[in-house]
Amino acid sequence: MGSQSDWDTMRHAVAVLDALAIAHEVRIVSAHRTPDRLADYARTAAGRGLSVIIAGAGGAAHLPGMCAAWTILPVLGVPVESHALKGMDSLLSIVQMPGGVPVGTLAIGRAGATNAALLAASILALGDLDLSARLETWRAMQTAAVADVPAR
Ligand code: RP5
Repeated sequence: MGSQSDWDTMRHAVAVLDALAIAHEVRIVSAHRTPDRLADYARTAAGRGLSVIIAGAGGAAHLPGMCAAWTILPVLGVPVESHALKGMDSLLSIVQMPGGVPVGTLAIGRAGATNAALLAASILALGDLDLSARLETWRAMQTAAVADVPAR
């Protein structure tokens, strides 16, 4: 994530990764404030054994795009909701990548963070039958948790 202030959104991705027992690391890496950290992180990610990067940032959210510029790993971008523009700035900063350098862009905010983790799980599950089974179970539990009628 680009800042400590992104944690309240990105913790929802971490919660899903924890629930699915997916090994992960969590780092603050700012495209603007720590550009060298970003370059080091993204350039060494594949060599360190990472398979997917979830990058959440807000405002002028260049973190996911710059990550994708430095690595061929899949990069999933989460637009964090900004105060000034409600995350529309984040969304447009992340989604409108030039052809040739993809970022898979999720929804603004909590839903995007949750779905980034689930999408990462789907990618990883292609080569991991145990994870695939855990993901199927997670989905089934979600379905079972939806009531037929609303509480009133
Ligand atoms: C972005 O600027 C971060 O991803 C964060 O969403 C936003 C604001 O950062 P702070 O000023 O709260 O550290 O780089």
